[in-house]
This record gives sequence, C-alpha cells and structure tokens, in this order.
Amino acid sequence: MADEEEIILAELPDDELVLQMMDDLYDGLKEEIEDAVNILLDRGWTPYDILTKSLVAGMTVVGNDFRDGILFVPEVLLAAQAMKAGMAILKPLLVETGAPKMGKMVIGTVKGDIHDIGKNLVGMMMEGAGFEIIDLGINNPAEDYIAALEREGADILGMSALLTTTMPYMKTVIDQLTQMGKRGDYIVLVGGAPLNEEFGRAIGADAYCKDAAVAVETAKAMMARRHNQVAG
Ligand code: B1M
Repeated sequence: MADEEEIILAELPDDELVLQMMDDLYDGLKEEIEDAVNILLDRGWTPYDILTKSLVAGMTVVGNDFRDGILFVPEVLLAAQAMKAGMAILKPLLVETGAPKMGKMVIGTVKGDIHDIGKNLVGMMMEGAGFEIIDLGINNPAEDYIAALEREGADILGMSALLTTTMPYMKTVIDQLTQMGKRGDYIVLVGGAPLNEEFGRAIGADAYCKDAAVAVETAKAMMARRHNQVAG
C-alpha cells in the first residue's frame, strides 16, 4: 500500500539494477525488463553484456527453482516472455553488421521440444557475426531440417534441445543425413543445456557448442577450414 516503497529502476546503480532485473525476470515483469534493458543501453552497456549478465543470469535462477519445484510452468512461461521482450530490444543491435555474409545456417529446436530462448539467442549472435540464419522454430522433425538445408543451400545445420528426452533426436537427424549420403555436405553444430561434448561426438555432430559465443566461434573456424579445403 502507501508505505510500500516504489523502486525507480533508473535511480539504481548498475549492480543493483542487474539484481533487480534478475528479480523482475523471476517475477515475469516484462515491462520492467524492457525499461531496465533500455536503461543499461543508455548507460553504455553492450547488448552482449546485458544479455549474459542480466537476462541469461536471471534465467539460470529461474531454471534452478523450476528444477527444485519452487516455480512451475506458468511462472516460467512468464519469465520466458519477459526474457524474450528484453531480447527483442537487443536483437537489432546484435545483428547490426555490415560484414560480408560468413555462411548460411539452418537452425531449429528438435522434435518434441518447445524451448526456443537459447536457440533464438544463438541465431541472433550468429546473425551479428555475419551469418545468414534460417530459423525453423521449434518441434522440428528430421524432414524439415533436411528440406530447409537443401532449399536454402545452407552450410551449417544447428540443432537445439533442452530435454534429456529430446536430445537423442539429434542423432536421428544426423543418421538420416548420413543415409541420404549428405552428411558431408553440412557442418552440424548442436547445443542445449543437457548436452555435452561427449554427447556431440557420440551422435556424430561436428561440434557441441556450450553457448552462443562458442557457436559463433566454432562456426567461423569451421567455415574457414571448409573454404581452405575447397581452395587447396
Ligand atoms: Co523447461 N525444462 N520444460 N520450459 N525449462 C528445462 C530445460 C529444465 C532443465 C528445467 C529444470 O527442471 N531445471 C527441465 C528439463 C529436465 C531434463 O530434461 N532433464 C525442463 C522441463 C522438465 C520442462 C517440461 C517437461 C516441464 C513440464 O511440462 N512439466 C516442459 C517441456 C515442454 C517441451 O519442450 N515439450 C518445459 C516447458 C518450459 C516452458 C514452456 C515453461 C519454458 C520454455 C519457454 C521457451 O523457451 N519459449 C521453459 C523454460 C524457460 C526452461 C528453463 C527454465 C530455461 C531454458 C532457457 O531458456 N534458458 C530450463 C532450465 C535450464 O535450462 N536451466 C528448463 C536460457 C537459455 C539462454 O539457455 O536454452 O541453455 P539455453 O541455451 C544456451 C546454450 O544451451 C546454448 O546456447 C544458448 C545461449 O547461450 N544453446 C545452443 C542452446 N541451443 C543451442 C543450439 C546451438 C548451439 C548452442 O546450435 C548450434
């Protein structure tokens, strides 16, 4: 009521504002997240720092409490919506680049899985690094990935999975490419919280990418190697 102190985001120093953002993300407060992102941008923060130090950090707390049964799907959905609103402000800034196209990537979340925040972030960062991105969204069967790779003449296939039950589907896609004799035509990168390097190797991916920054670096290095092979 009247004695409840109102928090003025713009008056908080950076460290307190970031903590407040993590709280607001937890509470699914979309407008507060949008305001805070704009405040940090005005203060000269880079879009990447805002993403990683406030939004991704906040979502980690949400994830832990979801795991521990403190938060439930509706609350997590609200947090995800708030996160997406913040990402929407940052996207044009992350993808602002005059760089020549580095290559084309088809990316999507695998069949049975509707988590898309990490996949969207990878797409944004890759675009920012000069890659062309064809985003297939969520819940993709192998046929959709393969049709898009062929239609788009893509260089890279990126797959995301957040569930231990959906990550094995990545192997189904890779196996299908192999059976069609097309595995060698594409660089296959995989990512998502439950994966690790060993899993990436075991399913026959070219690399497991722990986060969006690693996805960019890996894609750049593998495209360079590919060009050298073609030239040599
Ligand atoms: Co879900 N969920 N969820 N969820 N959810 C997890 C994944 C979970 C770990 C939560 C937990 O228990 N701690 C757990 C999975 C447990 C397991 O499999 N072992 C879980 C569960 C159980 C579920 C449901 C089954 C819950 C239910 O219904 N009972 C259900 C499944 C629905 C389905 O998919 N069929 C479900 C639903 C949901 C919501 C809809 C509520 C929501 C998704 C909203 C959305 O995405 N639009 C949601 C959320 C938000 C989460 C958590 C909390 C956060 C995920 C996220 O966005 N992280 C998550 C907990 C967690 O991961 N700690 C959880 C932030 C994002 C930036 O990180 O996605 O890891 P991440 O992406 C990173 C890297 O992994 C990497 O780069 C990204 C950026 O750095 N990366 C790639 C990701 N994809 C890549 C692809 C690449 C490269 C790198 O390609 C080249």
